[in-house]
Amino acid sequence: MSSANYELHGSTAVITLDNPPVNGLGFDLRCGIVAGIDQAAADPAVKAVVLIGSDRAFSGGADIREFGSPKSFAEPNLHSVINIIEACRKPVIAAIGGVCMGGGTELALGCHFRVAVANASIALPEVKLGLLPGAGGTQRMPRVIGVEAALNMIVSGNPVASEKLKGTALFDEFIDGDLLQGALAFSGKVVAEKRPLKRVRDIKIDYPNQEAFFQFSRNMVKGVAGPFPAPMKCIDAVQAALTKPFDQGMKVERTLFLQLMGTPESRALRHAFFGERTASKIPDVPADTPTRKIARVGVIGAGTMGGGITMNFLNAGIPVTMLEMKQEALDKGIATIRKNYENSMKKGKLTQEKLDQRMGMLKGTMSYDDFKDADLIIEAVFEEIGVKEAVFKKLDEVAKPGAILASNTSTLDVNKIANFTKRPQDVVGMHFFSPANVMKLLEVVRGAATAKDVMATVMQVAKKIRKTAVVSGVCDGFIGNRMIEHYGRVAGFLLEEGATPAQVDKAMEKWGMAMGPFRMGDLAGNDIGWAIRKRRYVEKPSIRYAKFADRLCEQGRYGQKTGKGWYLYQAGNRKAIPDPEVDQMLEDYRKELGITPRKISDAEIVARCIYALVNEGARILEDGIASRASDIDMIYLTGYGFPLHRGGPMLYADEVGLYNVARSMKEFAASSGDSFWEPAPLIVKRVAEGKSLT
Ligand code: T1G
Repeated sequence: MSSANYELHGSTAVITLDNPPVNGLGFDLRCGIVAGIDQAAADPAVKAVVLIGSDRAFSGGADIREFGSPKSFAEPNLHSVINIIEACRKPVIAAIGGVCMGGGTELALGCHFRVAVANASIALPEVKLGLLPGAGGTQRMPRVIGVEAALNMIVSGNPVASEKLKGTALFDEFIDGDLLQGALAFSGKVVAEKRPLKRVRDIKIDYPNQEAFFQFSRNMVKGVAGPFPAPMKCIDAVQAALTKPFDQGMKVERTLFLQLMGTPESRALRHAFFGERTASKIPDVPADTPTRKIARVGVIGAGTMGGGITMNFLNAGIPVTMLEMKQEALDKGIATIRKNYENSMKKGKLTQEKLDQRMGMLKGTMSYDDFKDADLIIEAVFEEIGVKEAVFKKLDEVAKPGAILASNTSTLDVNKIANFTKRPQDVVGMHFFSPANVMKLLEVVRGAATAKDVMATVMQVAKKIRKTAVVSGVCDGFIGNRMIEHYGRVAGFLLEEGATPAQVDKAMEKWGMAMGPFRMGDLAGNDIGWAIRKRRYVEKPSIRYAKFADRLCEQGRYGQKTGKGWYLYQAGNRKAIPDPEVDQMLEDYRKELGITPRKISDAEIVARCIYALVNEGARILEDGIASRASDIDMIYLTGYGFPLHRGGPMLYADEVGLYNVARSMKEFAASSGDSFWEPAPLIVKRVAEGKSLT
């Protein structure tokens, strides 16, 4: 049970916020604060109150775990808590250390005084959840740090170091040393000097020619806000602080906050916020599972993937030994890494010192013996089971006991790979997405024998190298690629029925995908999908594919790497140019099949492509390959260019309404005769129960 601890220090009552991990202002904590204020107010021995949090956090804001629950708005809600503090006749001092965010900042703004340590982090990040500060932040912050600084903080949602706000009315004093002792000393001064209680709401606010300033702000923000409504509403709320009396400004803020709370974009952002944090939790692996120390990493392969993987660890300050079979390939791989860092330095994103430090942690080798001290070894060699077998048998010989052996395979069976060793419990899949040093997604593939502490260790390492790690079971394509295969397959049938590659891509990109299926194929290489289809034709002949993509590959049209694929590419230019030759090939192909092309709407294109993801995603949940729908959404948001404002394929299905999605799937099944379109049993069950997927 979270609460606020109350303790007397002389004549000062200290209320300590105690709701780990970051003092989210949940219902119990709000009750605890009010109880403390009331107790202090009623005690004649108490002359002042100090509100303080932990070293880590004064408060991370409203308790987002209560969002959407009655507790979130239950009295005393945050407004009431702040009003009670502001109305208190004894001085209430906020002592700020660690993070002070959102509602936590608004709580501090309701206090009469605020003191802070220099490296506290102050933010009003609600815009990142598709909201705006909903407990007075848009009305009080401009009154203490000025309109421009406040607008910047609220529209960006980015934290500002407390020392950067020194000299503003936000802070009355900065504390060197122990925050509590400093706050108590300050409190003593306030009482001794009988300082009048300051209420931020009483501070007069003005901004010359505010109309023009806010118009300028709107013009600037409109260009970057994209599909998200919150940034523009933030501007409206802050402007109300200038144009209306405080209480009316608060009403404007409240109205806008509630409007945003109900938007699909905010639901998507909150879903993604939670999804990122939930993904790191593995249902049957306790949070306190001891992890293995990862001080040294080995990477096998210095190509695009191996080099990118290596950079992740160097960036996190973890030394890497990178192995290649040929000196030339090794030298090329190291040179590429150096070049990447030099490019970052040119852009001002890296200092020479950091570059030297990182390169200094990289050791190249052509001998497996150099892996003898490695705690984690990741192979990124050719995607062929025989090659993997040789590598893992060698690793089994040289790696120290307890070393984690990881495969970057994107399609092969991790259980098979694990069984090439005598230590399958130490083997795991770490599927990075290209470019590995850029893409946030990491699929952590759990083998049947993979030990729990190996899983816990890899999830911890993933956080250290700033990846969004999602656990996948072992199946063909794991989660992301198993779904994208049907997305591409369905797109192929759209071409058969009358659409062109450019029309499908445009429809999907207009809907929000970073790249349509055909541009994506040209980027990744159409030969990759071709190889998978050839395997599928043998392994799973029941799955139907349009044959046009094979024709394209038979002509060597692999995409950007061959100068043409679905589109044409000029040398050195990635711009996809529609190719009349492909359109003609398609026309001929349809004639051969006796298909009369029909006009296909963008809405149908989007529905068929996205619902294909949803249906296969539901099957992945049924198979236990993914443990939660939000994990699937995180994979699509961080690895496949799925639009953040739609929250992922599974959330999107819930936003459309699972009942409607299932009906569309049945229509597709009837019109195509493709059994794939029968709604997955999980979808049927959830619709029958009136439940959602997420
Ligand atoms: N409430 C409850 N739990 C929270 C939380 C919060 N506000 N913020 C984080 N957590 C949990 C998180 O789920 C994780 O839990 C743990 O803390 C560590 O988080 C009215 C309505 C605070 C900078 O948007 O930006 O106030 O997985 O891994 O990297 O205007 O979390 O360990 O069980 O991110 O050290 C506004 C969001 C809310 C802050 C810490 N506040 N949080 O970062 O750790 S809306 C936010 C963050 C609001 C008012 C409105 C970060 C952090 P677990 P973490 P971190």
